[in-house]
Amino acid sequence: MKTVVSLFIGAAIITVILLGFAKFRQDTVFEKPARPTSPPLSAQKTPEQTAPVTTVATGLEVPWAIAFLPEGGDMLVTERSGSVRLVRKSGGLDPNPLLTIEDVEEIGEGGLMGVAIHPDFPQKPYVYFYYTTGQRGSQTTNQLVRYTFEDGAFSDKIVLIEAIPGAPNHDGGRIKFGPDSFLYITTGDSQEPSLAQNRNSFAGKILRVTDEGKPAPGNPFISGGGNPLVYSYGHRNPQGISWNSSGNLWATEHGRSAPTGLDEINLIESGQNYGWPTIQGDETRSGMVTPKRNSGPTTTWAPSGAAFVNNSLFFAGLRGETLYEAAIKGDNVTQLKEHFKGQFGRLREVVLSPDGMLYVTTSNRDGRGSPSNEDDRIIKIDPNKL
Ligand SMILES: [Ca+2]
Repeated sequence: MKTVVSLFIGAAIITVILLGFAKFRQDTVFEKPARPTSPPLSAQKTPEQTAPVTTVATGLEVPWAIAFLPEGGDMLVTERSGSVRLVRKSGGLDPNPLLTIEDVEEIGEGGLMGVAIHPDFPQKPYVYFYYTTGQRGSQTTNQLVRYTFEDGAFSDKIVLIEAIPGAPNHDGGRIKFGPDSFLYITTGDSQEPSLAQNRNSFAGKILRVTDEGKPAPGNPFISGGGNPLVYSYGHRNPQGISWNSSGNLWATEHGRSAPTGLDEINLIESGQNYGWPTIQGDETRSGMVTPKRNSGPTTTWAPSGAAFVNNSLFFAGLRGETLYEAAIKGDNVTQLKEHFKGQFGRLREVVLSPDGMLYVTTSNRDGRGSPSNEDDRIIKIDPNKL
């Protein structure tokens, strides 16, 4: 009997040891480590990139554009699905949208995109939005609207420009007031490339309008030869515009989809033809403007928002997953640097705040990314430390 008990206890001890070993094996060999939702700050640095990155807001849904309110540095942020969010400089993202635009249609790349605040705000309390809305006939359209924004509330929506050709892809969407106080609007070719060469169509253009959406004085076709709102044409899908200290307008533009590559940086001048779809990349043609820099035939930036800091044009890369910095000297791009490549995923918007910081949005929830739990995010970077 004693022997039987001893054997039983011995077998039990061996079983416990074997089970423990099996658990150890499971823990150490078969269980994958949890993927961190966000890399620690130390991992976001490389020897060349020591700039600290601050997360300003998390949990956004495809933030497309940022505009700074002139007082206090608070931001209006559009989400592609149709919401307008407030991000306070002091306290991050307000939990509830300030506005939901009901007739926004989020189709493919389209939806609520650009936002711009009147340069004389709050004396002129107007905020402008560019978004994809319903169809006219078989054509999806984009439109420019203006709201009055007073005491934190939006009212009195007016449609200023309607029937800008749209499509699931190539809707343009950036709107900004220039140093001349006129509003510039980028539109896409709406997947009909020939419209970019048609100066009477709003597709594939940069438009320049007054704060009432009328033709801006001095526009190139104001007395004939094209639509009076058109400023430049022959564009495929420009999504970033910014002016340098000399007042020159530079734009980023998505190149061909198939195969890939040939994304563009252009110096935009009144009345010029930027070539799509007739010329691409380094090609030249009389009467058409070749980009100052392209990404080459095998590299895709998929460039979106752009912002000058001194003589550098920073722009966000979607497929490129990089904050690019194009050094500009006179009329030329002299160098192209890459920051944070792959570290934050797809990047959509980059703006310079009134106090000189870059704010960058991720676009990892747009259907083409791999979002972390914190996405989409707005991050802040000191450009002087890049
Ligand atoms: Ca071009």
